[in-house]
Amino acid sequence: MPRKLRAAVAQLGPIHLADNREAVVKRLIALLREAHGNGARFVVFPELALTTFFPRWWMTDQGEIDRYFEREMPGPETRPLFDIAKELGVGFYLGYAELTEENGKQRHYNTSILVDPVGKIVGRYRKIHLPGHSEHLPDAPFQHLEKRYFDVGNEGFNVWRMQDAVIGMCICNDRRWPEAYRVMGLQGVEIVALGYNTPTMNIHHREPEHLRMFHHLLSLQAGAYQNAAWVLASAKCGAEDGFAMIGGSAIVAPTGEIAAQALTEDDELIATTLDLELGDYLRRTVFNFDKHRRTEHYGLITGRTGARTEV
Ligand code: CDV
Repeated sequence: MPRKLRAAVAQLGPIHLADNREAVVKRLIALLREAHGNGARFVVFPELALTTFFPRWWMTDQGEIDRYFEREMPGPETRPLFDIAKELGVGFYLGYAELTEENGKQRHYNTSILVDPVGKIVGRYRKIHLPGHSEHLPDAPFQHLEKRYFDVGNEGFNVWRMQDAVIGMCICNDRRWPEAYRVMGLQGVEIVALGYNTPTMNIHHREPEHLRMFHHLLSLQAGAYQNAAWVLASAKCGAEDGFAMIGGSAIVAPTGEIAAQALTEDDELIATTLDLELGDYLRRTVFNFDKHRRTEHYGLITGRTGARTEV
């Protein structure tokens, strides 16, 4: 019996500063119901899916910043999503800002969770590759303050067995780093779930706008193929209070081909039946890690962080 999982990516259109969590959760539930109607048993929601992409705003009052974070999951506003997912028997990935306490200190993480079809959290990932800056950039059209508002994730890149598949998670900027996929690939990942918020404009360097979509898809397709895994990528997109973010939510096959892609910059569901054995031939042949990897030549990958030319 081939292992198959019908899965969906639930892209979200803009969430504005004025939108509240109850309204957002209603949108998530509508997408979840649509996914279920479509036969999907696993749904991927975006990064920071409960609020606007708040790192674009400069804030100095910690109380104001903390309003974008969840102190419990599920909490009162998110509980209905868990309840309905359980009722429908659908598992999901959800990104949100996590406020927690570790060793008596408050910690802020850009987090995603994996929730099984009976509504239980089975996995958690805290974003490792935090992009942007921590200081105020007064001349930039908007900020990208992930380095200010979040701590670097402290739990690594892991995988979990759920719905008869090996599922890993990462978040947005992580998708641009081959190391993220490879660490999961070495744990036999079959599905990489990820959410993202990618501003259409690069505030650090003027580049043609089309490159944003090109680099997004290039990263997903390379990560999928080189690790023989499905990649399910879900955007929050469109103009949030006038600040544009790319759409392009996609389901990429282990061959690197795009199996489905969102067409709008709004709430939109795309779904595909994932053949979980499609990547097996790649794992047996060109990407047979056991046979072909040469770790004795990879020391610099973990031994050195920045590039340094010594010749
Ligand atoms: N939310 C993100 O991590 N955004 C980043 C930046 C670089 C735009 C991204 O990789 O899309």
